[in-house]
Amino acid sequence: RPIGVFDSGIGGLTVVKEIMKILPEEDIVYFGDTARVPYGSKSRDTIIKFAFQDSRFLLSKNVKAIVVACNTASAMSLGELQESIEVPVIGVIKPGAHAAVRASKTGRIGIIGTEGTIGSRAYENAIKKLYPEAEIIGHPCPLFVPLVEEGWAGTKVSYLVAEEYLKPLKDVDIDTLVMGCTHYPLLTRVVGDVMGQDVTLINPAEETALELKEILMEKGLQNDPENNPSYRYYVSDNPDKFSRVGSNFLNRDISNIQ
Ligand code: DGN
Repeated sequence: RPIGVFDSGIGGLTVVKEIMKILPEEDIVYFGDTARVPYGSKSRDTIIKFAFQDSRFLLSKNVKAIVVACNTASAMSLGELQESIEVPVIGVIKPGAHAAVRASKTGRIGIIGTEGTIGSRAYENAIKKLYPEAEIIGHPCPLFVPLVEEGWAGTKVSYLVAEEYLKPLKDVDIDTLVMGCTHYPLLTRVVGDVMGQDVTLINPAEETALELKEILMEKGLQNDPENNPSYRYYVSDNPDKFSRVGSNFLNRDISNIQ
């Protein structure tokens, strides 16, 4: 049985990329809700409704676990999903928080993400559980998503936008910054250049894939290591854009879109 991954659109492919790396024998079914993206600016009730619909779609493809690749959906709906869905459901927030706590020496940790993710304080709460004295500074960067989708990561415009958004985080001397949105790993160089070498950037996608591996092992759900994996992609709208922009996220061509 495959692993199901869903996201509000294209961005979750950064999580798929890490799962492919860390669990190369696993089959993956991806659902990108491209008709209803962005989730980042929508209310909690709406996100919970969408997340259940996305999960049920994946369950109809007989998945053995669900990864909520979208930070916004993880922040707003993970508890509800875990309570009522019959397969393991893994979000990106807790793994991201773990990685940040491991990396930070001073306890001054920055979080960037959508307005929904930052407003939910989900990363802050998850980090504080592990590291109560940590000082968390969250900052929404909504323009990063369209910038990346436009293919402008690394351009002058992306540096200007990053300088502006990251100013408040630079002023408070953080030593760790969580890239709390699916699209941000594509801006790693830009954010790294703007923040400087002393700040460790955390990509929650990597840690999420590791947590998924652990859960599969614990529950005896892993595939045979010899399995030649299959990857299937479903979107709710605009498969052409998904294929064009998505191959940039995944660093490989995307076929098999339905
Ligand atoms: N996938 C969303 C997230 O990680 O928060 C970003 C895209 C969006 O819905 N705005």
